[in-house]
Amino acid sequence: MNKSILLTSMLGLVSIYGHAQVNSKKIPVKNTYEIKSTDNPEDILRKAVHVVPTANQYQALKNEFIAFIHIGPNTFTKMEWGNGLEDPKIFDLKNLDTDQWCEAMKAAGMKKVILTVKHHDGFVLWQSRYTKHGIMSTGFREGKGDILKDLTASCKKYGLKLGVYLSPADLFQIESADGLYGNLSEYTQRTIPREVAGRPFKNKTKFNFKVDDYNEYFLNQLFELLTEYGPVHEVWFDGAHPKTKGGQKYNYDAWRELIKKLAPEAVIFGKEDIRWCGNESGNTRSTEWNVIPYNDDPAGLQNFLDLTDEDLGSREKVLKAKYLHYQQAETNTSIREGWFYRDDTHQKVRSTDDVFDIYERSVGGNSTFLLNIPPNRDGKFSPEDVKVLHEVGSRIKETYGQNLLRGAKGSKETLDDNMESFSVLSDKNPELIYTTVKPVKINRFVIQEAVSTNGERIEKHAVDAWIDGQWKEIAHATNVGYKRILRFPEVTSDKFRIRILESRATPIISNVTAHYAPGRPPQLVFNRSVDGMVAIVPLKSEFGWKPHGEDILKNLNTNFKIHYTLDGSQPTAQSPVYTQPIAVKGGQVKAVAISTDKLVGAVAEETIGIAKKQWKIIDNSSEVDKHGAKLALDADPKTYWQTNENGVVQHISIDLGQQYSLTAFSYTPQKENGKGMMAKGVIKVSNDGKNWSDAERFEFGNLINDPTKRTHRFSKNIQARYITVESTEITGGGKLLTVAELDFIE
Ligand code: FUL
Repeated sequence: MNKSILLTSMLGLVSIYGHAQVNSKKIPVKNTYEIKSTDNPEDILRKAVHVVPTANQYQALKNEFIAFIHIGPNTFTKMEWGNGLEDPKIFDLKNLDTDQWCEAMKAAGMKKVILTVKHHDGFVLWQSRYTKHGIMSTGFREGKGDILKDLTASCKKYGLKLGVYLSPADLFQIESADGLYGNLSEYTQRTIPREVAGRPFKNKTKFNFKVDDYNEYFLNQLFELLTEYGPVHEVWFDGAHPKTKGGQKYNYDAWRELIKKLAPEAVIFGKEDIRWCGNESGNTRSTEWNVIPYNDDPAGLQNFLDLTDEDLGSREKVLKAKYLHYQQAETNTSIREGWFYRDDTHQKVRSTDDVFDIYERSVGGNSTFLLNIPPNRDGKFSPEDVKVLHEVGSRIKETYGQNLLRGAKGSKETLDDNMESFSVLSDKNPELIYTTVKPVKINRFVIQEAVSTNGERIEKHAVDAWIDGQWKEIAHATNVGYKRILRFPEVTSDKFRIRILESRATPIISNVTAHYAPGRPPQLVFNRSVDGMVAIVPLKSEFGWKPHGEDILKNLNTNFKIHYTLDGSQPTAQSPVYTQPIAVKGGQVKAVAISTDKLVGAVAEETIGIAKKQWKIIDNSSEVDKHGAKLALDADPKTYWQTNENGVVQHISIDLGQQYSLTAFSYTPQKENGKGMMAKGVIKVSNDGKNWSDAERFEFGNLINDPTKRTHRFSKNIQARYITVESTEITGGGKLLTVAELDFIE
C-alpha cells in the first residue's frame, strides 16, 4: 500500500472545498447503495462516491475495446431482422475462418468477442440439443458445424475472451405451430438441464426452477453455452423485440442464478452489470456517469429499462435516487451500415478515422467500445473491414502506446501505470502538476479515477500547460470515472497541470498520461439541397471540442483541400478541388480531404438521389399540423411528414416530373420522438398518375434502436414518373406514419 492509500484509509474523506462535498465519515464501498429517507444530501453524495464496480465489471472496463459478431440467416437474406420462418438451408455457409476474425480483432487491440449465437430469428449457431432450427439443419459441414466451437478455439489461440449474445426475442419459437414462446404453458418445477438421450453433459450441475416452456428452453440453452464453450465472460441480453406473444415473461431471477453459478466471471449486458449507451450510431454522452440512480433494488429487478436520457447520473439525479448502482455503459455500433453483412459494393464500411474517433470518445468517455464486424457469406471478415481493424490498432498503439509524461516529476502514484495505486488530492488546492524532462508536444491527456476502490468523484476538471511564463488552459471536461481522454489542439510545454473544479468528494486519481496523435485531414459529410446542390463539409462532431472558442475547423481549413468525384471512382489529389456546392443530378459522390503535407483523409461517399426540385405531391393519406407531407421531400432530415393516427396503411404519391429508371429508394426516419417509423411497405408505380401497379415490397428491421437512413435496392430497375410509397407496418404497432425524407436513386 502506498502512502496515499494509507492516508485515505486513516483519514477517510476530509473537509470541504469550493463546492458541496462530503465530509470525513467513512463508509464501505459497495456495488449498490440504498438511499434511506433519513439520508441528507451529504449522506447521499457520500454513498454515491462509495458505489464501485464489481470485480467482473472492473475487468470488463479494463477490456476497453471489444468486438461483436453478427452472423446468421440475415447474412444470406441481406435483412437486418429475420422473421423466424427462414428455411435453415438458406444459411449457405461453405467456409468459416474464425482464426481470420481473431487475427484482425487482436490486431485492432480488442480483448473480447461476443457472438450472436441466436439472433431474434431464433436460428442457433451451435449444436444445441433443444432445437433443430439452426446450424444442424444446414449443409455447413454436413450439419455438424458449430460456429461457437470454432470461435472458442480461435479465442484460445489468439488470447481473446468470449461472450455470447442469446436473444430473448425468438421469432422461430413465436411463429412455429408448436413454438414455445408465449405458448401459455404452465409454470412448473423443471430441472435444468433437461437430459437428452445420447448427449450427456460433462458438467453435472443441476438447477430446479419454477418456469414455463420458453424459460426452460432458454435456460437449457444457457446451460449448454456456459458449460460446453468458453469460459464465457459476457452474456448479452438484447432488449429489442420485433414481436412478442402470449404475454411471455422472462424469469430473469433464474437466468441470473444459472449464469452466476456457471459463468462466475461473466458480466451481464442489458441487466444489472452493463447498460446500453442509448444509441447504435457510436454517439457518446459528453458526461457519462456509471453510478446510476434506480427506483428499485437492481439486485432483484427482472426488467431493466433502456436508459436513453442525456443526463443519467448528475448530482441532481443522484440526490433524487432510491438506490445508487454501478452500471457501466457499452457503446455498441457496427463497422458497417447495419449489423449484418450485405455486400462489398453498397454497404458502407466505417473509415479508420471514424472508428478511432469513436474509440477515443467511448473509451475516453467512461464507457466500453463494442464494435461489430459482420462476417461475409464466405465466413470471413471482408478485406476492407480487416484493413480498418489493422489501421485502428496501429493508430491506438502509436498514440496511446507512448506516454509523454514518462519520467516526469509529479505524483508518483499517477505516473506508475498501475491502476491500483492512486493519489489523494488536497482539498484546499485540488491539483496535480507534472514537469517533463524536456518540452513535449501533446494533444491528448488521459485521466483515470481510482473507481474500483474510491468510486466516481470528479464532476468538472481542466488541464493547463505552462506557456510563455503562465498557465494556459488547454482543455476542460466534466466527469472522469474509469477514463477520460481529453483532445485539444497541440501544445508544446514541459509543465502541465490538472485542476479539479468540482468534485463529489476529495478527488482520487489513479493514472495520468499524455500523448500525441498526428493531425489528420477531417472526415467529410455531404449536405444536399432540394435543387440538387451538394455541399461537402468537414464533419463537425469530430472537431466539436472548442476549449477556448477557437474554431479548430477554421484552422484546419487552411491546411487541406477537398477533392471529389461524381463517377464512383476513388478521389485523389488529381480529382477536382471542391470550392462551392456542386450541382449533382444524382448518383455517387465521393470526396476526400488531403492536407498540404499530403496526408490523405478518409474517403466519404454518398449515393445522392435524384434532385427534388421538380417533384409534386399528387396525393397523400393525411397530414397533421406543422408536419405537412411536403416535409418528406424538402431535403431537410430534421423536418418530417406525419399522418393522422388512423391506421398502418398510409401513402404518399409523387410526380417526379419526368420518367426515371430507378435502382433504389431511401427512407430517412425522423429522430425527434421515434414515433411512426415505416417497418414495411410497398412501392407502387404509374405512368399517368392514375393507374397504379405494385412494383416491390420492402422491409426495414431494427429502426427503433437504429433510426438511421435505410436504402432498399430494387430487384430490377423500376421505370416510373409517378411513384407511391405506402406503409404496411409501423414500428411498435403504431398507427401513424412519419417520414423525414424520401429519396429515389437512379
Ligand atoms: C439490436 C438488435 O435488434 C440488432 O439486430 C442488433 O443485434 C443490435 C446489437 O441490437 O437491438
